[in-house]
Amino acid sequence: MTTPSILSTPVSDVDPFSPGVLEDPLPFQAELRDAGAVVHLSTYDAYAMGRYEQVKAALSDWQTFQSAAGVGLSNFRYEKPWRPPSLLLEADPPHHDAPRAVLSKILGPREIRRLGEAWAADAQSLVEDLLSKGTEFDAVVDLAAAFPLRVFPDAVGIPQAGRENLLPYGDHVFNAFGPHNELVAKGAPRVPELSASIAAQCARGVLAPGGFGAQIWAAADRGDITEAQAPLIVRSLLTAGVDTTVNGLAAVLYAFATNPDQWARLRENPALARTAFDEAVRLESPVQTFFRTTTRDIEVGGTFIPEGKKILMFLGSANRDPRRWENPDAFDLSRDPSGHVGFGFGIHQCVGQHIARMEAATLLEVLARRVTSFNISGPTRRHHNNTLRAWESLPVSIRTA
Ligand code: OVV
Repeated sequence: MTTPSILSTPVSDVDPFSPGVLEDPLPFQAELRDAGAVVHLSTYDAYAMGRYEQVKAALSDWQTFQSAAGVGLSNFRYEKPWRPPSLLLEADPPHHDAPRAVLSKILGPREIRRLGEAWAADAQSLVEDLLSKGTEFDAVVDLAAAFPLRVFPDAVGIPQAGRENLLPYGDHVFNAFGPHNELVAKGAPRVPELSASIAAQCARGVLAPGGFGAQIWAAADRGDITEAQAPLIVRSLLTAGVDTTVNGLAAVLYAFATNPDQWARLRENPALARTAFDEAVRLESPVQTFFRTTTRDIEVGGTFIPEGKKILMFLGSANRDPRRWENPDAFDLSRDPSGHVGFGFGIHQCVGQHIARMEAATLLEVLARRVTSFNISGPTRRHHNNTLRAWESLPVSIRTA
């Protein structure tokens, strides 16, 4: 005999995309986790998951929690997407499989290793140029943004013209996963111009031989994907590959600037660079949230969720869930951060994560050799985005070896 479960639905009337929550989401996320495994967000008639166990389970179950209806608040079953949907992010099997297989091969850990040496030289010259100008700089502008912009567009093989549009385009795409609030309205006027610029950089003719972009087109020539799919897969790289790594690097630099003991540990053992980056991705979760859409009625943790509802998964909250992590708010290089959901989980888990780790490790290894200490030297400023936990400015002052 089965006991009929008593279903209840905790409710929150907090807007997770309001300026106050975006400035500091941690108190709201703690409330969310404590309210229940699933919480109804009355502002949006959506359901939220803030605990590690349920977030991970939902990410693993793409059959029930689909991406094809969009991973933002907008439900593609009823609303026309503002841009052609991503063939990776906003698709499920079977359509998702060929683009995913092509891109994961191109961005695989072995395939990208060849870039490491040139990137180390780039990191070296970036850091030396910066240090030659003084000991005070902005860790966001001068390192976290400068390094990905120096290496990633070249790795994709896009032309110089239009690179200034990568960050603004990404910023808008990540805002557009949220509700149509002020942040989206602010970005809207530039959408035609930015979309056209990005689209132009996805064309076969402009992509340098050997780069990720040309390799995507080569997959179309082999028939692994269609010619119509190729430019959209390049678009995914340009959309998801810059703002994310910029804020991932900013996260790890902020974590070290505020945890000098951990910086000393990295200096003793630069091989900790990768762990440090993943620990910062866990702690800061540059991608805070994504939605899914239920494909059937389902009960999760004692709460009934009807079919066709939007589910907001709080990756950042799962990554600080005390039910899963000991001392979750600490940046601790002795922790094993693997298992964090900062890159997602399951079939949609970040296909560019090896690139992100390699960028971070390359930059951190150079800094670890050269910088004995760094400290926050002025007021830090967050950059508000509906999806990203981002920094506008991190003034630092450093001492060098
Ligand atoms: C993971 C992610 C974020 C934003 C855009 C895309 C992917 C894309 O595939 O366009």
